[in-house]
This record gives sequence, C-alpha cells and structure tokens, in this order.
Amino acid sequence: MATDNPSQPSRETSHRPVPSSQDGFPAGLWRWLARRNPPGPFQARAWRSPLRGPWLTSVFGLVLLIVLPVVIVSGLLSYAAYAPRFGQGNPVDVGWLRLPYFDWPTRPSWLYRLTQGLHVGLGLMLIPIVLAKLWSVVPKLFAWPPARSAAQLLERLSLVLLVGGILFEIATGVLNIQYDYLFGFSFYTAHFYGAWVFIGAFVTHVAFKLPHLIRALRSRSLRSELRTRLADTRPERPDPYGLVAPDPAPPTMSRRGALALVGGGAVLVGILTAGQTLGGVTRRFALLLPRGRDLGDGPNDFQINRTATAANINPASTAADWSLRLLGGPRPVTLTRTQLAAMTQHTATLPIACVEGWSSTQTWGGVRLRDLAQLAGVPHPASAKVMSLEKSGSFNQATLQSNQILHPDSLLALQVNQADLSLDHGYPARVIVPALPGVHNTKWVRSIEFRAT
Ligand SMILES: Nc1nc2c(c(=O)[nH]1)N[C@H]1C(S)=C(S)[C@@H](COP(=O)(O)O)O[C@H]1N2
Ligand SMILES: [Mo]
Repeated sequence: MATDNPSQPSRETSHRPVPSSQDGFPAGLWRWLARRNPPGPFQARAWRSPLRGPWLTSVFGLVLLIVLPVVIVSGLLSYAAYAPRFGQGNPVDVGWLRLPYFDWPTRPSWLYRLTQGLHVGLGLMLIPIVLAKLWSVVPKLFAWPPARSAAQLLERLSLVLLVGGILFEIATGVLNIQYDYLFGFSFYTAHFYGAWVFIGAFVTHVAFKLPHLIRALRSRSLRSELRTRLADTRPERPDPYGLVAPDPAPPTMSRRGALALVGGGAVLVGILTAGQTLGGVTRRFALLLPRGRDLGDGPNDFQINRTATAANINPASTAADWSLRLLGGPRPVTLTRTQLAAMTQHTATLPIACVEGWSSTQTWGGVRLRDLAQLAGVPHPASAKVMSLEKSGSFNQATLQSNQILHPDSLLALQVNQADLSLDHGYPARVIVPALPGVHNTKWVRSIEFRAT
C-alpha cells in the first residue's frame, strides 16, 4: 500500500487516476506511478532491518572512499608498468584515455610486487565491504516511483554504472586470478574499460554524496557504537533518504556486531590472499589463489606461470644446439649457453611479480643485460626487444626500457638458487629485471634486439 511508504512524495490533492497532459509530462506520470506501489520489495515496510541507516551506510562508504582510490591508482599503475609506449599496453590503443607515458622505475625492485599486490589484495578484501554497502542501501534499489525528477533519474542511472561497474570489475578480476583466459573476450580490455566506467561513476557519486556522508558520520559516535550491546541497539533516526526502516524488526545483531562481521570478512579474505605475495609460511594460507600454494622444496620449486609443455616448447630446441642471438648492433652476435656461462656472472635476489597478484622472490644468476648490450655493439640502448622460443601467444616477447636494460641487477638468468633453470622456469635462459611486471620476464629467450633509438 502506497500510504505505508515514507519515501513517497507528499500526497497530492488531485486524484486523477492516469497521467494527464494538464499535469505536464513526466510529472503527471510520476504522480500516477507514485500511487501504484508494486508489492514485495517495493513496499518500504518490507525492509525491516533495524541496523540500516545513513550512519552505517556511511561507515562502509568511508572505508570504500579511502581504499578504492588505492585500488584504482595501483590498477592504472599496472597499465603504465607494461610500458604502453612500446605498444605493450593492454588494451593497446585506448584513445583519449591514454595517460602520460613515463618510464616505469627499476627501484625499489619490489615496486610492482607492492603496487600489484595492493591492487589484487585490497581489491579482494573490499568484496565483503562492497557487499555490505550494497546491502545497506538495497531498499533504495526498489524506491518507488523509479524517479521523481529528471535529475533523480540521472542519479539512478549513474548508480547502475556505479554498482554495475564495481561488480563487473570484481567479477572479471576474480575470474582472471582464479583461471586465466576463461573469457570469450580479453580480460584486460574488459577490466580496463570497466574501470573507467566505474571511476567516472565513483567520482560523480562521491561529489554528490560527500556532504551527506560527513553529516551521517557525525550523527552517531563510532566509539559509543562499539560499546553498544545488542540489547541497547536502537534504529537510527528516520532519515530523508529512505534507508531507515519505517517498521523496524527487533535487532538480532548489534551495530558493532555487523561491523565486526564485515570487517572480519575482509580480514579473512586478506589472510587467505596475502600469502601469495608475502611468501614463506603465509603462502600456505593463500587458499583463495590456486597459484599461491607452496610447490614443495628445491631450487626450482616455485610458482610457474606457464609450463614449457603449455607453451609448446620443444625440448630439443633448448638442447645443446640452442644459442642466443644478439641483434641490433653492427653485426649479429651468437652465443652458446657455454659461452654465456663463461661471461662474468652476477646474482640478484629479485621477485617475479605477476599481474595476478602473486609474487615469488628468488636468487637469480646469469649475465647482465647491459653486458650483452655492450657485446652486441649497442652500449647505450634505448630499448631492447626480447623474443622467446615460444612461437605463439602474447607472452613470447617483451620490449624493455633503457633503465631496465642498464640496471646492474637486470639479468639474462641461466640459474636460479644456484641450480640451472628448470625447463618450466625458462631454461636455457630467461630475463629477470627489477620491478618489471612478471609477464615481461620472458622465458626460453631466443634473441635480444638492442635498439639505439
Ligand atoms: N615465453 C614466455 N615467457 C613468460 C611467460 C610465458 O607464458 N611465456 N609467462 C610470463 C608470466 S605471465 C610470468 S608471471 C612469469 C612467471 O615466471 P615463472 O613461471 O618462472 O614463475 O613468466 C613470464 N614469462
Ligand atoms: Mo604473469
């Protein structure tokens, strides 16, 4: 019954049953709709939780307001870390969404491990908070009439983009870290454009809601809420937004209980996730990530992104007659593995940090890339294109920036943890560069072309 709904506009004196042109369109239509509340969730009285209200919504909102920008910025940084200037952005051409190019740093070596670990880790931890926030405003989804003015209609459409955007980003992100390449479309393209839709809606939403959020947060004290037991839990004051239940049921949980439940959920997700990048014993708790598990002991027993078999590497092509080709100088240089091993060797402890959020730090041994550039006759390379023996796929080549070639820890690794690389980790030789996104640490290297400009 429409009269039960406190979010109704003030009752009109007119009783026209259908919209009339005298009313003007669409005002008349809205008034007509307002008298015809559909049943079920469209009845404000159907929503009875005594905890719903602007304060609780704003607490969840504040957490999202603080943490989401970190997730957004670290996500955009991941795009930048792929070096889009070399056509390695994913998606490649993003038109006017292109951000200014800059050289991704090589120091600290754990930079991408940090930014991408935050992106994936915080993104996952926010899921319970996003769900709680949606729960807290769900009656508004069923507000009736659907809109009372053109401005309100626009606001509700922007909420579709906001809610749809974040759910889409969560869904694509989670699927990608669980089973890559599950989509019929490119994960990167979808996640990238979805992100911009969400960013636009998020900025708009914050601009409109910030004053309400501040006011609502001031309406109750967090400290006293945290001291309030179930027995003393009362609904919030009736609000102009239609969040507080007009006919609240008795509470079954205190506000602090609800906050603990949601916060505990986020912490639990964090515990089940963080091990994939923290490593050590914590890796055992990274249950949410199939690629985060401990793979046993031994120098080569760490995370493998794609095995040699999966990459269609013919073991014969990595055998004794394998040689590395250095291109781009006055004449090509060819080096056998024995010749590479006879050059000055360096070791560096560096992480492989995957876009999926996991990382794995190992001690690598091999030849400096800058020594190879020197040998090729390009001592001051502007870039280097690394090609793999792997024939197809988008992971079989990568272009490195000048600072990534010249860093003293940037290696063409022959060894890891003092043993020869295993075939799965890129034998006979692979690239390892500080702070480089995992995907560009090319395995089964066939050639490197150093470019002076
Ligand atoms: N040729 C080739 N190199 C590759 C890959 C690949 O599939 N093919 N995977 C990349 C990705 S996505 C990551 S995260 C790292 C993983 O290295 P690892 O398998 O030795 O841990 O290798 C990178 N190098
Ligand atoms: Mo990766």
